Amino acid sequence: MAQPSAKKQRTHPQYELLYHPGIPGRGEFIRLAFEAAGVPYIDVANEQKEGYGIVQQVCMNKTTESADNNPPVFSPPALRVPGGGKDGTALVIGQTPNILWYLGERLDLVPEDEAGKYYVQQITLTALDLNNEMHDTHHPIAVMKYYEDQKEESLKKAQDVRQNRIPKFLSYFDRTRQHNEHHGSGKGKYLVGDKLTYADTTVWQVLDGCMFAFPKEMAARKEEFPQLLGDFYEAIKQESGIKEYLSSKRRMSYSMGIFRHYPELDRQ
Ligand SMILES: N[C@@H](CCC(=O)N[C@@H](CS)C(=O)NCC(=O)O)C(=O)O
Repeated sequence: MAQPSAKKQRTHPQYELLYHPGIPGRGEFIRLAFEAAGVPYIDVANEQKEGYGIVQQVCMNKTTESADNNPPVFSPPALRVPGGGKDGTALVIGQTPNILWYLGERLDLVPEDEAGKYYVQQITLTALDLNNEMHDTHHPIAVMKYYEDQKEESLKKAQDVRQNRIPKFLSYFDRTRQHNEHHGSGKGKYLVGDKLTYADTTVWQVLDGCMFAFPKEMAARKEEFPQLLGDFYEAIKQESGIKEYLSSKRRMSYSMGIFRHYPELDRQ
């Protein structure tokens, strides 16, 4: 990851992100949080020889334990925190929003007040709902079957997501932005409070993925939501840590993960 300050290196454990190699996927929400905070982490499957073996062993092992006496996790991503568990053992946490909740205060990516923390989580969970719906546009019937085997249903699902669901989510994110502009301290730049939170990075990532998957649809929607898809989207890209990350090799291209570009599923 980016060069962290010596202080941050000293004050944090060596966080380990356990995720599939080679795709941004749901691991990206965790990467963006670390990168925005400038806190070091190891992306185990991408950085360590035999790293994916470790990910599979911890997250996909079908036993009653993930690692270090921690309970099983359902699937990647997971976060392993050496020394974070009971009696100095490692802690293993699964589920993307749960990992972000754990990291929020530690990475200084949430407001101080309790209501603000729940609000950040509320927006994040909503963005991850859209993430799931985007996945279902190319896999509406069966996760384990090929897109080509469910293409007919994908066309119908994608049409509904584009016509009904995307505008509903965009309206919600834009209203959170406006709420902070009018009643908070975000000045239209952030969704909650006056500094970057993981709600901003998570919504940004989902918007970016939607733009990759459905470029025509999102270009048309930009006319309806110019501030969200223009100013907000561009401003987050310029945030310290994020800007360096996006131009680094650590930022992986979209390919066969959650956000896929099948032109026939986009607005025609
Ligand atoms: N709700 C979970 C979903 C996790 C998930 O679906 N992970 C994918 C990769 S992004 C996976 O490996 N799934 C395997 C499976 O569900 O069988 C989260 O947000 O962490």
